[in-house]
Amino acid sequence: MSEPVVYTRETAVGLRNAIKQIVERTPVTDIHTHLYAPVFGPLLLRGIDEMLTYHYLVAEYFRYADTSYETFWAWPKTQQADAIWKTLFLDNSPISEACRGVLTALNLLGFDLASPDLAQIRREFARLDVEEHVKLVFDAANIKSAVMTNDPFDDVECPVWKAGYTPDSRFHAVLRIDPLLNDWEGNCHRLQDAGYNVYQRLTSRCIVEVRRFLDDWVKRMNALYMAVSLPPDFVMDDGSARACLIEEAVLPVAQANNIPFAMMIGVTRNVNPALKLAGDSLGTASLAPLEYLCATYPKNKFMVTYLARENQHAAAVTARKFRNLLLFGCWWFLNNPSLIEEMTRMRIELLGTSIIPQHSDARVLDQAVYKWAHSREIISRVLRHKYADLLETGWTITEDAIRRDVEKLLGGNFWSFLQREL
Ligand code: HDL
Ligand code: ZN
Repeated sequence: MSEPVVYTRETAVGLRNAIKQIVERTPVTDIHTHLYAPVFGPLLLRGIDEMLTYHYLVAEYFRYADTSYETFWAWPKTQQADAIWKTLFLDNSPISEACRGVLTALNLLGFDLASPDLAQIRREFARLDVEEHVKLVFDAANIKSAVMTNDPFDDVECPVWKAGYTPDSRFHAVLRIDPLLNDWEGNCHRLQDAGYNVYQRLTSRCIVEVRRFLDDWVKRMNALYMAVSLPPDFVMDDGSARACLIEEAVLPVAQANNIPFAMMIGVTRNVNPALKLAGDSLGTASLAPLEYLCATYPKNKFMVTYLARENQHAAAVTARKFRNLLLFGCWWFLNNPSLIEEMTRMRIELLGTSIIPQHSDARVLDQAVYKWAHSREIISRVLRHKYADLLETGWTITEDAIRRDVEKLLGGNFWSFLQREL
């Protein structure tokens, strides 16, 4: 049994590499993605054309191109990808995070980018069957398992669940309920169609049926949590159907199943509908509804992420007030190196290791490779500085302690939070 490696103020040499290696070698649970187990067929997006037509790149393409939206959307996906490749990668340097990400993924998946040939890249991806592809990406990104975003209202996905889903240990399910909470009036018919005795007016009998719907799907999916994305003006004291459904249906079912309720707050949907998935934006939200929910429901567990940079400090302070609140990720427009570093540094300074620093939000399988490579590098850098600060006090750090901390950050905190009974 070798002696544990201990770092002190005097013997910090090697600390940097030790942290880098531990962060790289620690498998991660990716707690929020739009990936799917292969059994969901076409829902699992993969390959170069899906990477190039990722909505982040579509938005950036229209910064340069005069193509009309209608023309672009009428093109087949390969033609859209060709146009994006030419505009963002050949006619301009691909230095944005989304463009750089495509290149990081290709590089780490073994493609030679010195003289890139898009047709050749397409041919090589076409040779990968889905199982081979999942293994290739999960190994390259060192992902232990990915948490999906599952929509019981999706016409492709729902039949897979209804037919009886054989659990795939690499993919966990989450019950995503945006349509139910954000447009009850417009979507309650879907529960009626599914045999639940609900109607627009949320009477107590209706609430019982909404709980039954949620409970049926949490159990059918073995959902790790329930999730919703919410607009910047989300409040709990507006007498809305959403507030009523959260308090009367979602939280009781979450507590009965001992699963968290995840709120992703600050998205303004369709500010430019012509961009489709790329047309969403953000706004700064009030912390009041989160404070109210965490304080009023101490036996419920809340996972939260905000979309606006301006909300991040207050969110971290709020997490200091409530042990039933777990902050996660640098979501969407925050998933850029400058903001990931700022947020991770600030969160560790306020919350120590009691956070989930990142999720990939990957929509295309291959993106997980770059999203984790880029974030691991930043998490290593921040930890290096924070541990160095500790050594300056005369404290010592062992590699076992670093490994313990990193395992918590890259999945341990998530799984412990799921098991906690408050
Ligand atoms: O609502 C969400 O889960 C967001 O992550 C959206 O899916 C968004 O389009 C996205 O993919 N962000 O990365
Ligand atoms: Zn997402």
